[in-house]
Amino acid sequence: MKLTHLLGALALVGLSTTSFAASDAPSGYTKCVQTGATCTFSGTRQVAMGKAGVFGYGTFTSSVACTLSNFPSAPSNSTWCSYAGTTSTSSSSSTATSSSSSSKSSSSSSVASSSSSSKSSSSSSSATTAACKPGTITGTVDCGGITVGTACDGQSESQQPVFTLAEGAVLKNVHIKAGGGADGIHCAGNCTMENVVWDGICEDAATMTGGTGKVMKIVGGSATKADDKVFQHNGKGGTINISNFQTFDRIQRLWASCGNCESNTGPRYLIANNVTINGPVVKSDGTTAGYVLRLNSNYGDKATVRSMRIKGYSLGNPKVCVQATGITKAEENAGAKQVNQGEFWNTAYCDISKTDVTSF
Ligand code: ADA
Ligand code: CA
Ligand code: CA
Repeated sequence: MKLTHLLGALALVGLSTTSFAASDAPSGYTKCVQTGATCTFSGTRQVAMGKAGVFGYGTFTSSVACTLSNFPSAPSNSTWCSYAGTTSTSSSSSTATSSSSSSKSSSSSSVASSSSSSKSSSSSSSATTAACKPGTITGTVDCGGITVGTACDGQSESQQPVFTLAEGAVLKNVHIKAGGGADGIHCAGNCTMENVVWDGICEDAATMTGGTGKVMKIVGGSATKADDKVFQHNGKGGTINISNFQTFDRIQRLWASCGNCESNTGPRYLIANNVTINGPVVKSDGTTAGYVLRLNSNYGDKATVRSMRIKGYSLGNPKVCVQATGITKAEENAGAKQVNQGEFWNTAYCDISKTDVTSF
């Protein structure tokens, strides 16, 4: 107890001097309690749970227990909860805490709806929420926790994305509606998806279409149930960087390099840190094995994976990094097929050791 007080005092000192920057609370947030305790505050605020610069967010009124069940997209090794000064994030908006005592406020467009469950949806009335609607996202858009979606036509490849992130776009704190996920989120260049929660994936969750040198970053967040892939990598020469992300329910694959894109060859890069897979890696029949990721080694793809946790994992089940021999469209038209070469560890393409994957 004394120790706790001491730590709290140290944390306050740290905050006030900003010497603990990039630490366990987002910038502009006030540290509240460590995990397990209840954080209390006035009004409705955005609350973050996390550690070392990575957070899951929710919007709550008056108090919230600092637990993973209240912050499902927070990293599992989270240490602190902290709160923002207003209902929306750091930006200037001092929207005089519009705290309705009812926790939910509704959204601004017909396609958006309040988020469900124990998390109250944001009651933020900020301008950024108005920009949080299907279509092209430019700049930084903080959706404040609302749910957005369009429609879902199963595995149809001709569906439009819900959002397209333009070069430099940052999309934060949004749920993609189950049954409304279409072709997910497309990323046309450098982009960031922060604390994006796919309540249900439709065709796929997000696709990198950006090319050489571009990075699609996924920070925090989670995705539930993929009949096919979670992340699809089409653009050539770019990177998908996933950190502190989780999947729930079954997924067939976490990430796939292009199988037969129009302009195939490569390379394509994946970096994945602290990804947790909470359900089986299987096809939509629920039993046929899927695999966590597949790349085309003949095109120089590379996956760098650290700290991956897979529920019920045992070596080979599921296969984690599968190297394949990819084909071009012309070769496909001539009858060729992409051929899996099997699961690999510590190669120039599969930069991952057996100790990088743990079971829980
Ligand atoms: C399938 C298809 C790819 C690409 C991908 C996608 O994997 O084989 O060429 O279209 O879907 O973008 O969803
Ligand atoms: Ca697809
Ligand atoms: Ca797709």
